[in-house]
Amino acid sequence: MNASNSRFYFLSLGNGSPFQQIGTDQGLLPEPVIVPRLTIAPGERADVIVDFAEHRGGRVLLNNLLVPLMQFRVGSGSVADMSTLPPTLRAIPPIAASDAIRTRQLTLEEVDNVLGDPLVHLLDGKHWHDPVSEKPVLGTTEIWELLNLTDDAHPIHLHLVRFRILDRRPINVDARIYDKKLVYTGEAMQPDANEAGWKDTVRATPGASTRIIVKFEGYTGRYVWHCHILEHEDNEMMRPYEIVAPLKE
Ligand SMILES: [Cu+2]
Repeated sequence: MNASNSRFYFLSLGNGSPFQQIGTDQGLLPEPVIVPRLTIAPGERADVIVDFAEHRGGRVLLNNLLVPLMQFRVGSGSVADMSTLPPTLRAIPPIAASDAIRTRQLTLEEVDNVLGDPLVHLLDGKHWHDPVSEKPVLGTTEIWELLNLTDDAHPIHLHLVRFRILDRRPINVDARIYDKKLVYTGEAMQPDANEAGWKDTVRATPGASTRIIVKFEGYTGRYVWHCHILEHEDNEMMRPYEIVAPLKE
């Protein structure tokens, strides 16, 4: 779990072995994914398997890019380990964009001071105390298209629910800011193989649309969605949303 304020980690093992990732924010992936370098943003979680069998008595470093974070000292005694990694973990039902009853386009914005340093970060141009504007109906599915107009990647987290990542696609940021138009400038890219499971935090990459599909199940009531970078969420990059009951016939 990346519990840092704002740092993204790009983790790898010093011996060159990849991780076998089996789980993400909301549980098991459909199958293990071989990940040579694990990218993990604040708020994201990853369950990984590391096989130390070939390193008995040795030392293995866990690195963040070129910076060592941790050293494993592998015991030299013999152990009986009959465990194996199953080729499939759990079925994850497909979820189609057509399952959504609506798409909300929501911008991620930064307001700079005269020196160009960010002062506040906003979700869809709104402050925390502005009236609630996202009111999904309990039991319905929506696409939230996050339009990141800033130069930073923002790990966006929704409370209560889990979701799937549909795609990421580069956009013309100036067209959105100055003309309020959504202009794609490239093809949609599928999420990474280790993002194929249930997520609750998604990296919204700069200058791009990131689409997630969410079923608002569970309970009615007021929840929040926010960037998981502490300095952003505490500077207005957090908003309430409200799950409302379906209208009675
Ligand atoms: Cu952020």
